[in-house]
Amino acid sequence: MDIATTPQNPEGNPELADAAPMPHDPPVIRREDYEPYPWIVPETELDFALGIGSTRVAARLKIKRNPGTESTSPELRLNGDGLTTEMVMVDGARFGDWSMDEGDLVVNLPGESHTVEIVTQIDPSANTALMGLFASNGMLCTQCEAEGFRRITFFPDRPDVLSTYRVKMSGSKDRFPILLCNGNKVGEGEGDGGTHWAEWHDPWPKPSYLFALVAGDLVANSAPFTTRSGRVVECNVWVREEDLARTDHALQSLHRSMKWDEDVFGREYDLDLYNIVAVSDFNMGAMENKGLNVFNTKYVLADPDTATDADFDAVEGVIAHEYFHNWSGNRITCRDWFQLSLKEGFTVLRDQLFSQDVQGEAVKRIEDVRILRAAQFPEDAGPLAHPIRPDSYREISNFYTATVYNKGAEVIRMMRTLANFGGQVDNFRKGTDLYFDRHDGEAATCEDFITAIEDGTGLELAQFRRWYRQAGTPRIAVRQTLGDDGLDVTFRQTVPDTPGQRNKGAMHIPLRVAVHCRETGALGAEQLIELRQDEQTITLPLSGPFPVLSINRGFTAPVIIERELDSADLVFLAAKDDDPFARYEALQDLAVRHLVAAASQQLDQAGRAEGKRLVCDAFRSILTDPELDHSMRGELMMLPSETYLFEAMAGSDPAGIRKAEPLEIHKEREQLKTVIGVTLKRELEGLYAQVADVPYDDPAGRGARKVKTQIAALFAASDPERAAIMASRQFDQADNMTDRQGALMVLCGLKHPARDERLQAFYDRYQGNALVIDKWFTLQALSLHPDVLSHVKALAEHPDFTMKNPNRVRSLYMAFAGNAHAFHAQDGSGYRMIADVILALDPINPQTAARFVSPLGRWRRIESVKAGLMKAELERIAGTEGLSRDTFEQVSRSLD
Ligand code: 0A1
Ligand code: ZN
Repeated sequence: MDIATTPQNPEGNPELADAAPMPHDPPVIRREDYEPYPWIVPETELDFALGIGSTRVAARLKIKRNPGTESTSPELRLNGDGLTTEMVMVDGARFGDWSMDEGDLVVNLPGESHTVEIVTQIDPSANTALMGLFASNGMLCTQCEAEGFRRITFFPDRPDVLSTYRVKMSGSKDRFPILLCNGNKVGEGEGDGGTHWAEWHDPWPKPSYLFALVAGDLVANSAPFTTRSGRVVECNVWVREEDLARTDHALQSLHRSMKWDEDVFGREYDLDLYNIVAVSDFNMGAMENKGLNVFNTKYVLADPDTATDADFDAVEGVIAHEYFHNWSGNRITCRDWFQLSLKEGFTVLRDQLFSQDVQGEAVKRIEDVRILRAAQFPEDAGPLAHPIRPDSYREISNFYTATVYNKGAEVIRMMRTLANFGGQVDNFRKGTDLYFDRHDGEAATCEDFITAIEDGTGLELAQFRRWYRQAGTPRIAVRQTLGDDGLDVTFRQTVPDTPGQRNKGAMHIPLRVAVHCRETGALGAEQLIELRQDEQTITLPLSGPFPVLSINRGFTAPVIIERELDSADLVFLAAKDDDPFARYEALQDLAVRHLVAAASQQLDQAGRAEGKRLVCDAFRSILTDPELDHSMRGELMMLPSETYLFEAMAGSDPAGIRKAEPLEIHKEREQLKTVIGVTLKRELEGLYAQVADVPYDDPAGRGARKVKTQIAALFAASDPERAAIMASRQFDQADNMTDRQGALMVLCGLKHPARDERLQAFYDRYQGNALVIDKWFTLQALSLHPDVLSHVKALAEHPDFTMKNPNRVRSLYMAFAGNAHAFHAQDGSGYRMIADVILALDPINPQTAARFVSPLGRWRRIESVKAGLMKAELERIAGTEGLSRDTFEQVSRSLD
């Protein structure tokens, strides 16, 4: 698709190229082509005869013509993917009028209402794509979102066809002592030949993507939760026996989430049972199947010996996310997959707000923004950019993106800010209450959500809707002059061109702002301004003679602010702003400014020294501020990531001529760390003495651990010998994974005998524990060591490495692709390695393979030699026969 010649409408909606697809191109699905399904399926009965190598599925569907459509066609199209049909019956008799079309089963029905029965046979052991019914570690489990159900049986596999399910499952009692499905267990018994069976019924109509089944040798950690109306819910976390001791945190997180959703969003659970099952082979984090969540073990298992503080937080966040989906996703689902952000954006916002309440607002907000900038901003600036409500796709799995999830959450957060700012009551809640009331039991659209928020809160969101249509991160250039009545601030917003979209309309952007005074230190009152025009000037009240503008406080809007503040103003904001995010931002800005200028060779000797001095001054105030708690201090001490700097460097030139130089960025960032380590040696040592031995359970322990590792990392740049001693001591004395992993991370980057010794000790201690061995792979692939590439090559040959387990593949190769100095090696060997991974993984697990394309897809923003090498690798992939739909789509978009 040639985007440059694609016609545009003034709203900036992409109009897709209408050239006919190449003969073997997977078809493009378009949002505007939505049509309701001509049939309804009020009841679905499934009977599974389970076996790892062969499972027989008998489906009985009650179907009726959909009264909401005008279709009179006899055709009933049931989606299938790789299924063979053993038998079709209609109304109890064998039926011959059916055919296969591209994997789908097409039955021509004589009447308006029928019972259709179909028998299929599948081989879960051969299912390496992990979609549909697959085997993992001796158990059987399913993953049906987005289009996996069609790999189990023929069905209208689309989210707007809701049905109630009754499921019987039988299998070997030895192999599968536990048989789980959605809803409630309504029967069980013994069968022939060492088999047993269970029957489950889910009273809530659901789309097929929420179906789940698990059969295996599992044990549960259980504890009941009583809902506010008195329903006693049995909550179980199912794992393999050896993992049971690591499930308390998950169970407690579930209880906390259930309570929080009642308190904050008024949502109560609606079944007597809530099952969570941990599986070790899983493409994503977890899945919100009704009453039976399936989780990647990574987001269930945690204890201090094996999980870091960040891992504990991630478990809590993902447990909450899946639980919150029960309302935002399951009770109200999506009409079609273009509406994915309806459930995902909203649910991410809900899990973020929950974690803010549990972990602390300021630090959590900074972490969420860091994730957005590391994952979503690059996506929005690259060839895979799409609006949070995409307009077309070839493979929906490619649209489970940071844009749909994280930017989607930011967009709804802005609505919440607009509804709630300055008010005493939670006005946003009125909007969400109305949404839940109005659409309960339906498959809804993003438009339905926005309208409910408007109707419930009184907001007017006409222009705001552009956030759903327009891709790209808006940039706001800010200029200020001292006027008679205050500070006159002029905002010029632009939304960059993105694939298929040009000349976009101005966005409705809320910003929380305040004007402080640098001389008196007076902090101005915060106000909410709303930008709606390409350019507008707003006068803000002064709080003293030397105004300093604090802008986008709390990261009100997902935009890039271009401000020409004095460096002294940034130092002031970094030290004094009353908004913790603004303080973080000022420090980041100072570092970004210096690093981008230095990496672009814009600074002479004096300019370099001055830039570093300013960052050190700001850093000093962070290290020594007695008011800061260590958690916040640890956040503030993190320099901008290399990915963020890459984007800042490529985006710093509106003409797009300047490109990113990742190796220069890396070099300058390391040099800055060295200078901070040398200049602030005394302060860092003083701080280290305060934090080194804070006990694990101390309320200040978490923050202390964060700061401790940051200091060791700075010393690794300024005094490697000293850092090796510090980190070795930290490793040897650690009574928890946070300290152990932090120390090993520092050691991994050093050419020092302590490195290999501790890596071996870590491996020996945790051999057999898959999640911790994943960390062992990651630490080496992410390290600052100059020989990373050869380390990664050797690790790929390690007996513990396998391409069949997505966690293991990601632990080695995603980490490597995120390690700028290695991935961007001058000779292109890093790019070749990732392209080889894509090609090797694609036939095994296309969904996971396709996720490795985006690092290569950033070629247009990088200097020309590397760009050529990256593009050549993409072309090599594109030229390979038999690519999956997933990888084909990502590679062709990246080359367009
Ligand atoms: N809905 C899940 C994410 C998910 C999506 C696709 C999957 O398989 C391809 C699995 C999980 C969530 O948001 O948690
Ligand atoms: Zn989700």
